[in-house]
Amino acid sequence: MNINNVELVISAVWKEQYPEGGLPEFALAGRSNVGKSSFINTMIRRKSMARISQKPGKTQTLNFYKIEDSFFFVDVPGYGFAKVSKKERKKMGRDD
Ligand SMILES: Nc1nc2c(ncn2[C@@H]2O[C@H](COP(=O)(O)OP(=O)(O)OP(=O)(O)O)[C@@H](O)[C@H]2O)c(=O)[nH]1
Ligand SMILES: [Mg+2]
Repeated sequence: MNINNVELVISAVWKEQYPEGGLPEFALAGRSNVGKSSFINTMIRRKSMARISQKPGKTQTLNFYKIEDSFFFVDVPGYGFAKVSKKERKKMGRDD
């Protein structure tokens, strides 16, 4: 399948920022560094739309990629490697 239209709609840190409109959303949960972002890139046939890294903890926000105006892939942070400062965590919301 050819994918012509991929749009990073938002890198969200608040629930209020999640896109509206009711399109289906597909998100992969898993430990950090297992290849969630890479999987999305493979699925949409883009080398580096979703940012990847050899170091765990690359993805730090909920990144909503709108595919062909019909659904979202949501790239989420992995768990296990929260390399986020206390200050940043406060900004994101609950710190517990
Ligand atoms: N050998 C191998 N390496 C992979 C595969 N998929 C991804 N990688 C590598 O694994 C590393 C981590 O990939 P990411 O896609 O950034 O992992 P992630 O799950 O999004 O990590 P976080 O954003 O930290 O949650 C990168 O160096 C990728 O090149 C795979 O199928 N095989
Ligand atoms: Mg990632």
